[in-house]
Amino acid sequence: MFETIGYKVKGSTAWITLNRPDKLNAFNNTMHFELLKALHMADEDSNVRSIVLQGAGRAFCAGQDLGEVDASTDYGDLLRERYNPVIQKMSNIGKPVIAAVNGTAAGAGFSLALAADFRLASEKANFLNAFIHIGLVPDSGNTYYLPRIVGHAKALELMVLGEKIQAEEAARLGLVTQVIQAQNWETEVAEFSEKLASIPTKAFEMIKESLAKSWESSLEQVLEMEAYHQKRAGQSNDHQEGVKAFLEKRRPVFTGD
Ligand code: T3D
Repeated sequence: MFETIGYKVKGSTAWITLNRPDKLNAFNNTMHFELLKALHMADEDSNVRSIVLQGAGRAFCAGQDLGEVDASTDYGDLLRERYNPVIQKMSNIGKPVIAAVNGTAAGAGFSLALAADFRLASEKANFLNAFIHIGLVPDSGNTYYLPRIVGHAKALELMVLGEKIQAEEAARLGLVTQVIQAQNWETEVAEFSEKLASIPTKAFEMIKESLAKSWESSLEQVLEMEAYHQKRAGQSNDHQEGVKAFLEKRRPVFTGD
């Protein structure tokens, strides 16, 4: 179906694999286009309730394919036309997006992981804000997400010094939810994803939207937004099921309705 992307649905999870392992899954034009298409497919498939983004081979993604740019490339246009639509799509999907960082995440590959809702790291993973080493500035949402995740001072340090962070350090900084041993990688990523797939999907969507907006909102606006979302959540089947299950002393079965 795709040339540079693997796509499969297993259980309630869509698995999207960046698949240019010889180039450490660096982005070329085809991969931008195909990744965006795969994200749309997962979003539109009602059987999918969680999305895992991973890399083939030993890397997650090494950012822009540096063999495909030259002095005539307009990086502003490249970002607006290729990278930014992917990052915006990830922020708009109302289903959990998990970056399963199996190896190096560098440059825009690091940004891609930051734009996910959750990051899991293999013990072999590392994160590198590589832009500074080639005289560029962080892009693809990096300057938006990184300070929100690790704080201003650490974000500046990572952007300017461009040092590689190993998985355990990434966990200490709050960059990743969990570090997973290599031998348990696939099983534990799948378990994490299916756990997220079983939560009330509409509530997740509203939490994601509220958190994103809260940074730019006043307390008054946040209180109103909470009331608006809570009214909608209160009308969902998942809420009815949650209360019923509590009273019946059993585990709830959420369907996402
Ligand atoms: O429009 C715009 O361009 C602006 C947008 C920019 C967004 C960006 O992402 S800018 C940042 C681009 N990325 C980088 O600068 C990272 C470059 N790569 C590296 O620094 C290193 O490869 C890594 C630290 C990621 C990994 O190092 P290592 O030692 O594990 O692997 P390696 O030997 O360097 O790489 C293995 C192969 O992948 C190698 O090819 P070869 O020699 O085996 O044929 C290498 O050339 C290739 N590769 C790695 N990264 C890229 C790449 N090829 C093309 N583009 C890459 N980004």
